[in-house]
Amino acid sequence: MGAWWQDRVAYQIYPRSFQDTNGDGFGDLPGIIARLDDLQALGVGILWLSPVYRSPDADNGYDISDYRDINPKFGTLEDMDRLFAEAARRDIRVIMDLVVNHTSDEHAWFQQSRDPHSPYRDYYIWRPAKPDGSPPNNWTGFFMGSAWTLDEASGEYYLHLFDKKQPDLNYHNPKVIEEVKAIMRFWLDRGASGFRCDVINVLYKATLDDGEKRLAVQGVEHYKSQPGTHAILRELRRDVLDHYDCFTVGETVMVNLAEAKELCDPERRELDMVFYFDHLEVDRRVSRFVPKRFRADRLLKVYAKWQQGLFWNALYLENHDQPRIVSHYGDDGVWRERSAKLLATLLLTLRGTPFIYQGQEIGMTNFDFQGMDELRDVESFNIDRLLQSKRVPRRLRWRWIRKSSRDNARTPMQWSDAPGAGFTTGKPWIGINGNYHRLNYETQRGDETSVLHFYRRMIALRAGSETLKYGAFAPLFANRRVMAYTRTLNDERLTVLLNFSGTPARAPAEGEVVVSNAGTATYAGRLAPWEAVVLRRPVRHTEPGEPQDQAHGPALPVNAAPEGDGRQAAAPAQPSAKATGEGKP
Ligand code: ISL
Ligand code: CA
Repeated sequence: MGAWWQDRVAYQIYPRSFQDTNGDGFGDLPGIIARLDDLQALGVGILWLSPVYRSPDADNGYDISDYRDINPKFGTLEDMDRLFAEAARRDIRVIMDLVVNHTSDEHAWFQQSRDPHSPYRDYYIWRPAKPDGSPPNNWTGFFMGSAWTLDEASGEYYLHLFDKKQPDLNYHNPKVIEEVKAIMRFWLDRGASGFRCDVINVLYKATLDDGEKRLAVQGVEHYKSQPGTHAILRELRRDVLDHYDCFTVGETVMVNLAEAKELCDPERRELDMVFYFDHLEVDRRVSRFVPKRFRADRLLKVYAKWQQGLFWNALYLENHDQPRIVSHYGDDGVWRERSAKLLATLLLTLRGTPFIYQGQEIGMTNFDFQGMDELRDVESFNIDRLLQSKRVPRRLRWRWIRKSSRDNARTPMQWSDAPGAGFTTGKPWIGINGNYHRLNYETQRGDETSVLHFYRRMIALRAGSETLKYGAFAPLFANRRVMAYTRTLNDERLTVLLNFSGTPARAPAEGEVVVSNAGTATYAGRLAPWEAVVLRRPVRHTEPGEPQDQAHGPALPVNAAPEGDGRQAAAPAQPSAKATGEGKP
């Protein structure tokens, strides 16, 4: 048994696209409450809500104007209290999105900060222009262009790593840290069980010197994973988090393994786990916009590094910033269902806490929009503008943006084939994917062979298997199309074999079939197109020539837990043998 946040499967809700109850076209808190039974049936034990606070929504709530109130689009504080209570009744814990690298420019602090004599001036990062009138340094933001905007009223520039409506807070000011502690206590006292911490590894800007020339986010070396950030995280842990039964997962941008280790090493008492990005970038270069061929062996290499490198992983394949995984690493055409199940197998057989993003459990695909006018994401618009200024032709711009736009994940949840997809009876804030007639929750709920049921079974399998939850991970073999790895605990070994292609593939391995998304009952060393197989067998203690036995000694981090925190593994469980057998693609 591990801590509750290691034992459970988490589910991310993007509230505005989840479930509308009043016909205004925006998902809302009553909508989340109405779907708790469905989430319970899926088997999730943790919900992460993307921001629900008051916000002008320049970046869909990641620009907060009041941390202690709810966006009226979503409901009221009373609705939020009801959500905490109703979730708790179903043994579901709720974590909030803590967005404190920046606020909205409409936050009262920033409004006052614009006055150079205000006590709030120092809450943000203000600097005069260079003598020639240009910005204080050459940093560029995550959404492209300079990271500085001139505020006419106060005569100086302010720093914003994201949109100009998201001014960065100044973490050299201890008052800012106290404000953050108070916000955290406010939500923990109300019922939150922790936080997903937005871009948490860039809080502390060590200097404001010019950055090295880079293609994107110039200046990053001055603020990524600085000692100042580590110190703040330890302080938040000591003064706030340690006083509650809660956990944190940090979103850590451009993080490498060494940095991540420092941020979530249990002994350093900073974060409990981090969201990294390496595994989603095996088919991209430099930035998301330069493609490179996907190879299963590249993906396995990334997982080998992170699974073995960190004590505990936050596992995810989708979130509100990423394209849908079935359109990304899967096949959203003929093999949509089977490849969605393969990706479910991957997510739920790795070591760590899995996070499922809304719609992933039914295999939702990227949007089917035809042009920029259907998009809503500020980042897509900024990128389009930048590319336009570089004279990139419109067709090419659209091709890039269509593939990588964050709006791919933000189209409304497809609940049924009713008009509005069961999401809304009104006009949705962003278009619904036209495939909702055949791809929706309601249809899958009644179909045992559906992606939804596969997720349910995989979650149940994981819940009953200490090996899947806590077993050591080891890479087995991989090539361009196939990857294989093992999870081992005590005398049980599970072998996971994944064929990331539409052609059959050889993949020698032995064991009793625990899972197949293609209906395999007896494994004969060959995977069908997009087949995922999990095999079980007892561990023979010396198996010469097996790479996994050299890749790690016995008992990886499982037994490396500090004493007395209850993370030691218990006896192996007995997942039911044909728990996830599947008939058709
Ligand atoms: O999504 C990205 C690339 O398109 C990332 O650069 C993303 O901006 C980065 O991961 C930070 O994301 C988080 O903070 C942003 C917000 O827009 C994202 O939605 C959030 O997940 C600013 O708060
Ligand atoms: Ca609504």
